[in-house]
Amino acid sequence: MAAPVTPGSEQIWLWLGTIGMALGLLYFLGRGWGVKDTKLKQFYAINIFVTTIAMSMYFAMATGFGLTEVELVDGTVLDIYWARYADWLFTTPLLLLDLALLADSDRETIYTLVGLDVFMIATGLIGAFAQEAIWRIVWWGISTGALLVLLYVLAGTLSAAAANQSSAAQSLTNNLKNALVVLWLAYPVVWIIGTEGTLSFIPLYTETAAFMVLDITAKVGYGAYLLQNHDILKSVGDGTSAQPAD
Ligand SMILES: *C/C=C(C)/C=C/C=C(C)/C=C/C1=C(C)CCCC1(C)C
Repeated sequence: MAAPVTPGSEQIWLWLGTIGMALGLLYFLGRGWGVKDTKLKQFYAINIFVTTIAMSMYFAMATGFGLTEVELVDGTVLDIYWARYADWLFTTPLLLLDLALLADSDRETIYTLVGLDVFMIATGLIGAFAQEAIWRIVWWGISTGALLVLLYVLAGTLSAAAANQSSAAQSLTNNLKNALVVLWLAYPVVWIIGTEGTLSFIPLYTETAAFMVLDITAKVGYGAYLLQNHDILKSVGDGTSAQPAD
């Protein structure tokens, strides 16, 4: 791999990302401190992990560690922040776990969602390192296909789970799901119109800002909204509805 690369002017967004994740982490730690309920605790633990991982990877990118160069066959050199994928590989399954636990999903569903998710990030990573524009776009397509299947499975699971949820839990689940769908669909768009897609409709500076805003919203915003609802989170899996047993 090439010599160390120093981040350009996009570094400002990486520092803001580091600070944003640190503030999110402190907020979750502060709010979760002294929480005794086991169900509630696991939701805090998940979101504390998410912001810790993201903060570390933003710090790595801001200091130039998470950055490398990829030279395409035509001689173009792309700056690739690989640390994003290290972050996403662990944080996206955890964010899905928030929703799956809220909906009291079974193990098989959780494994399916996590499997699709890891596949999506791994194929995106391959795309980021491919040396021919066409292969970059092909891998982007494969990864985006996995995202669409994932969202489809997620929507199906959550609507099946709705029958066993209280109406408050249903509306929380719905709002989080809608936010997740909109935010997550924006990632492949930023990637393909940014430097990774080689089409370069937007420069690295703008792309880095866009990913930062998405990351903060999809992690800190999403987590903070989820954790506002202590009562709902404590009653997860209690079978709150009047469903006849079968
Ligand atoms: C906190 C970070 C989050 C929620 C990241 C989500 C990332 C994605 C949904 C990324 C998806 C990608 C594709 C579907 C294709 C191109 C490559 C990726 C990895 C950007």
